[in-house]
Amino acid sequence: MTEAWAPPKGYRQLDSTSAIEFAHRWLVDPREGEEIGDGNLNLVFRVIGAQDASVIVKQAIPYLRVVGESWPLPLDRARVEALALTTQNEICPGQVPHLMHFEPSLAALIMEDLRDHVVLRHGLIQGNRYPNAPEHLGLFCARMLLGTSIWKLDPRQQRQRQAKLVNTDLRAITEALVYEDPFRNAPTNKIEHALVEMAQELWADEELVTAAALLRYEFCTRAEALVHGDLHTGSVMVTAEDTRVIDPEFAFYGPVGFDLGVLLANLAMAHLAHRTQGGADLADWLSVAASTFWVTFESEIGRLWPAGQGSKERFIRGVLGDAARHAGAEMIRRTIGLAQIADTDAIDDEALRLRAKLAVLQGGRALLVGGAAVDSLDHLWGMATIWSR
Ligand code: SR1
Ligand code: MG
Repeated sequence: MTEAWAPPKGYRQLDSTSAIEFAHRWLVDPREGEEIGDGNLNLVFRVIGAQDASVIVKQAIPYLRVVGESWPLPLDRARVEALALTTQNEICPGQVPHLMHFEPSLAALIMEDLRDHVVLRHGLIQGNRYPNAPEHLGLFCARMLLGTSIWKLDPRQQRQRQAKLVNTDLRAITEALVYEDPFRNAPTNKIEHALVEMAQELWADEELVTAAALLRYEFCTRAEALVHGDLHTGSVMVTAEDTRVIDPEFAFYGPVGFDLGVLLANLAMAHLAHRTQGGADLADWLSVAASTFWVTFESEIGRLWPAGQGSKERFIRGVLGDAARHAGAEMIRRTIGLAQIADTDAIDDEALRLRAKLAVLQGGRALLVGGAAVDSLDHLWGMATIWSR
């Protein structure tokens, strides 16, 4: 953040009581409020009303929740989330939460409560499978990433949309936490003692550091489509039947391969965590899930591709190579960067945890350096899971 910034007039941080008052227009007899957020950035309340109906109130606060007031963060992310959710609801109805209201003065959204759903990352860690999720996510990505690109929109119209979703401050977080800090000895990094040597090797690896810098350049400059911007398994909520993508506050017009790579990386890290701990069945299911996700993505792109344009195969091949490299950066940053993941971090047995993290770092390196050459999902998955071969 470069300029002095202050919250809008009238802004106040909600608590479980004021969240109930705020929700009263969207819920009959709201009476119970509870803060349920466990994310890095915002406050999230569940407000319950008559007949046990409920809504979610999500409010941006003027600093990074996970770090504290020492890391100020403007509230514009709430507007970005509302705008991105609106577009997602138009293109992918039923695949994201329904947005009921956005209140700019409070930087707060009121939306559908997905109470029957669980966060995909938590479900996978518990060893559960979600048979429909890979296909649903493939459809979501294809529809959003093609539907907001110039393959479907007039370029002028797309540029007008881009102008409303610049999302300067949250992009700066990704630029730093995904493409810069994990590739140098930065104070934000969190590195287990036993991994320090490996981290130092990565920082001294010129090929890797250069690949990260080039990918950062692409992340900053390639405005291809409206990307979710943070499409990891913690941004997906599931039941046995249903799949919803949540939390698009990092959304902006960026590289299509970013969302695909982040999701594939998180499936690969879940796979490696289970395989390390002897969970071969779930690890195998995750391999099939990644493949189903990609096959669905490819076939939906084919179905939606504009008639008369013969470049679909080259587009998909390019996007796959980009996804592979973004996946590599995501795997490395989730292991030695600031924001780590429970899949590997919460493995109690130290030897197994280190083995899983080393496997992730090896896969991440292979993808970031060599990902441009991948020519199939199997090829990408083989690199991501190079440790187990
Ligand atoms: C400090 S914010 C850390 C991470 O949380 C979000 O979910 C994004 O992944 C971001 O990089
Ligand atoms: Mg989030």
